[in-house]
Amino acid sequence: MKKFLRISAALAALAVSAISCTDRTQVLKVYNWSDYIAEDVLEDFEQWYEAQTGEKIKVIYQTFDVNESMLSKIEIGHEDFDVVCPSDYIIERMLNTGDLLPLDFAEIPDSINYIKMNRAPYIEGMFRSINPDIDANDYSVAYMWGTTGIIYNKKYVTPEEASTWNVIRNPKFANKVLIKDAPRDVYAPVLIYLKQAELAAGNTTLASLMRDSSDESIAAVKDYLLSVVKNGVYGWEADFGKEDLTKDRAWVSLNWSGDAVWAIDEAKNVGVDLDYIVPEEGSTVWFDGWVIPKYAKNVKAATYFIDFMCRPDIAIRNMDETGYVAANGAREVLESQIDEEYEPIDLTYFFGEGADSIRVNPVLYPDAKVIARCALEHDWGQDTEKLLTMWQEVKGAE
Ligand code: SPD
Repeated sequence: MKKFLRISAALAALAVSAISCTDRTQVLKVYNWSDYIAEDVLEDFEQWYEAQTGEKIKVIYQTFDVNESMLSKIEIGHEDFDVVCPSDYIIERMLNTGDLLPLDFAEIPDSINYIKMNRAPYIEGMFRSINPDIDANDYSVAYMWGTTGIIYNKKYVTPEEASTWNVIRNPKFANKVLIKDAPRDVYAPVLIYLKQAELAAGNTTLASLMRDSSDESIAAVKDYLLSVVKNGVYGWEADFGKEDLTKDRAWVSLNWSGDAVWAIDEAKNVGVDLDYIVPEEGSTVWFDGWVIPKYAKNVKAATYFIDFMCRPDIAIRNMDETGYVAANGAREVLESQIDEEYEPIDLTYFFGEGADSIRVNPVLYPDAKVIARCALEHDWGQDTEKLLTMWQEVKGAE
């Protein structure tokens, strides 16, 4: 895997001013997570777009680290990004607030309609469940997906220790723990951990915990996180944590599966042995999808861009670069990942019948048994503010 290229804010700003005199139809403003694309595909898109439409396009690419900061730029700042990549529960919120344009791929010829060709039924189903009233598939196309779990250094941490969320406050790993700076993605596993007895007794479900924004639950998660802080954390990270793991500075990380794939791979090169586990108590399965916000100024290029991201060879390049797994049902994508070094796993839920023993990296494609103990996060509406306040208080308590 190559090292990531980062476009600095300064460079992005320069690029924006350089094209400010250009016709806006020749500019596509993409707002994506950092470390989440093979950046050379952006240039390829410019060429492909011109070949398909006869029109020139310049991509202005900007990145964010956290869903919530991206959202406020659009919701409050009304910034005119043409295509952005929020997570499932943010897509739900943008649907609820009417901030998204419906997608229309009618103009794209069938021969290059990669969305139509490669939609995975599993992803379509999960997107349908985002919002019971509005089908998210009409407003969003999934880009990458994965789970939330624990990355751990096998030299210091056993699989048993890592198989519970409580590893983040295990005194053995004090000051060696990294926590993703993503409030919802930390709140959910901690709440699952705290409610494990009720889950086991059948008095609650993972799905209902994903909607639990009650004061009691927020307070319980806050108390728990304060005890984690007291035990000692190495840091709260958005993207730099991968390096702390590969350099042996941190041993445990509450993180996303794609960061795990990247870190495990990089660590191997320097003799550090990392692994990833989705704790037994349960976790989240998440999806990030391309959407076109209502303030977009170049809907046509945004539509083509989303389609281009679904082209199997482009999806594979993005996967190889980032460590994340494309939400792409193309056989070609699956085949690019098959490797005899892995034990066979059941992927029928994603690739259909016949995919019941596929040798792929189980961190990328979780086995059906892992998926069965994961749930999708949901939007909390106005209650989100309570969580963000709690989050600042916990981080400030260090
Ligand atoms: N480095 C980019 C990582 C993006 C992962 N998104 C996960 C979102 C989970 N809610």
